[in-house]
Amino acid sequence: MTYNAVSWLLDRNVDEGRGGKVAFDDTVSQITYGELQQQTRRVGNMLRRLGVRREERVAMIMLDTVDFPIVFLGAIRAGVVPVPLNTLLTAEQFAYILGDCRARVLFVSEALLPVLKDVIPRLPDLEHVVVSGKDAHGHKLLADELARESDKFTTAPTHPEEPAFWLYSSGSTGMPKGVRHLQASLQATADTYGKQVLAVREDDVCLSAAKLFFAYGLGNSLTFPMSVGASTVLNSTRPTPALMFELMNTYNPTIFYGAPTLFAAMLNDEASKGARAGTRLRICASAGEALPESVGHSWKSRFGVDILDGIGSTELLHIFLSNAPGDIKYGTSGRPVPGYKVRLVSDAGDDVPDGEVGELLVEAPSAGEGYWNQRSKSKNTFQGHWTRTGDKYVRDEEGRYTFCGRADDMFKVSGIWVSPFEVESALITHPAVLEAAVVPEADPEGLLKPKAYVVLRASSATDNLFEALKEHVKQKIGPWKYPRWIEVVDDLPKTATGKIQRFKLREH
Ligand code: 3SK
Repeated sequence: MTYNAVSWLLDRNVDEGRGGKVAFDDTVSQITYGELQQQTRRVGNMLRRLGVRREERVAMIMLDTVDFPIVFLGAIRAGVVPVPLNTLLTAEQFAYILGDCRARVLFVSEALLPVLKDVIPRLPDLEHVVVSGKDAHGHKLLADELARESDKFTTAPTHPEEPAFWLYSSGSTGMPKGVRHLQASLQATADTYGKQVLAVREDDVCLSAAKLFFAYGLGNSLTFPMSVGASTVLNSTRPTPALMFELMNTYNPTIFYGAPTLFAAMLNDEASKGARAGTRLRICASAGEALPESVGHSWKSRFGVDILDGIGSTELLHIFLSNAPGDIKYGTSGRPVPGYKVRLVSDAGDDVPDGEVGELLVEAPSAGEGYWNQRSKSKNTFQGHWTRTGDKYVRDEEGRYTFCGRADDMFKVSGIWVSPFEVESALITHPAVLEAAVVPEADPEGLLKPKAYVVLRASSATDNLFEALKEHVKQKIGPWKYPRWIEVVDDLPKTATGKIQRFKLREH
């Protein structure tokens, strides 16, 4: 059996009469489904001309413009494996990943070339650099390369279980690992979370703060809308609260995807007080880290629209536990997305009963097939049918799951387990605290106690604040869990997908 994801995501829309419909609008250019089909065929021809063969990798360090889907889908159409990278990495991180994936071609947005200047000559496998923008700076210009090509191309007869693209998982520790995702996996996320949770429809307009290079953003802005012939607004710049409100009011999206920090910042942004979220918004989605209950309620009461909090991972491609329209309990990650099975297991690997904390394992139709060149890490994460998430959860008697922290972040105080997440959740219910991260720190006797890093809300009073915060936590979750030390910071270290990198704070 042959299956190419691009035939399903893109050609089907043209075959079903949506060729003239706008698929992507990046606020500067628009591209219809029909134009995208032609451009992706040109990419296929260009890759052949450059000597790139099936299964070889091409890297993408590209901003969210219409060129991203052109290159990503064009490569998959040709059976070539695109590897989109986080555009915010440092030169050394780019060098590591580009070397690790051995990309033959690098597609890069013109604005990102300066950071790669000294990296490009150091990469022995890299043969061509293709620039998306106006000036090639001595490399090849994407627009010129595509203009040379025919829009006739025979889509590669790929297998549904053949690697189609890779995404690098930053995880909360260690070097990034390349997750190999399969041709059938995009459709698997669309058939499950896209159809059965979001109920995405042809008349939807999607806007995602998460960029296309994240697994979360890729589903939000590309897979789900394309699976039903809907339209997406792309934004190539930093998703500030003010910009998000502006895009919402200009493009009137029906689905908005964000992350907890952004939802909280949008609610708190002084400059956007009174701003509206457009007139057609029907649902919002959140992932990356658990959405604080208070943020969900405040958003709903201000905008009249629910946020569906869920959790996904780069390894599983998209969200596998989620709240759903009409079935929302803020403060929880909801229930398994239809099509996914989950288990909570003890350290010994036994299933734990309701009410007890266990590590979350997921059986997923969209799981990656492993990490590139990382046999032992692959064996630890991808265990047959089950994928280990490294997240600790508890299930209530109604079958809803509540996040308790990362397996490797838990620590014991006076012999009792403390979840940093629980202390953080207590801290942010205090009106002065916008965000918090908690890590273990040794006291003078060498015994571990919680230490908190907090980001304060603008204009919070700081008199006796630390004492007030300690008392607040004691009252909320128990006297031994309160942070013995508190430090105010401007922001918290986070992964690309918004998860707090507590290990960076532990290294302080
Ligand atoms: O972090 C998440 O929750 C997430 C969600 C969807 C896809 C990927 C990720 C990492």
